[in-house]
Amino acid sequence: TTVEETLVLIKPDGVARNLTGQILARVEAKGYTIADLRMLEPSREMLVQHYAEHEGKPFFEPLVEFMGSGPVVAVRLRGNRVIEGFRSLAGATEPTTAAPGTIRGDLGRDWGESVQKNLVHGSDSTESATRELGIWFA
Ligand code: DAT
Ligand code: MG
Repeated sequence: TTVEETLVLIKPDGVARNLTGQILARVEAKGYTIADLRMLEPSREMLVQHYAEHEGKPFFEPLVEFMGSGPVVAVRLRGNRVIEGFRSLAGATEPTTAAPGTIRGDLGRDWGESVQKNLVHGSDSTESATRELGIWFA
């Protein structure tokens, strides 16, 4: 077995739409363990660190602004191959193309503007998971 931990964020749109329980129910149903959880309004500093890989891209500023627009639920999620497994549960970045059965595919909306309101974040590698968990669960 390869027990890993990943950072899951329920973004401001997910919290505002009262989807926190449904999203957590999906990860629990999959057998993953909620090892830690907090709700917070992240600072700009945290968000700039979190999205460092996207700094300089045209969607960076709107993304940071959106992520700071309301409360976010941060989860330390644990399980076998949970990094890949949660990305699979979340679905593709764009809610429109995310497969049915995934969080983004079932619950995500096409808001017409950009794809920043896509409900959840999940770390994409062991390196990202370690780095991101350090930011959100310092
Ligand atoms: P993911 O969240 O699927 O890992 P990502 O890391 O490439 O996607 O991008 C981080 C977030 O930035 C993503 O959830 C939504 C937003 N985003 C990505 N690409 C975008 C684009 N081309 N235009 C607007 N927002 C974008
Ligand atoms: Mg990403």
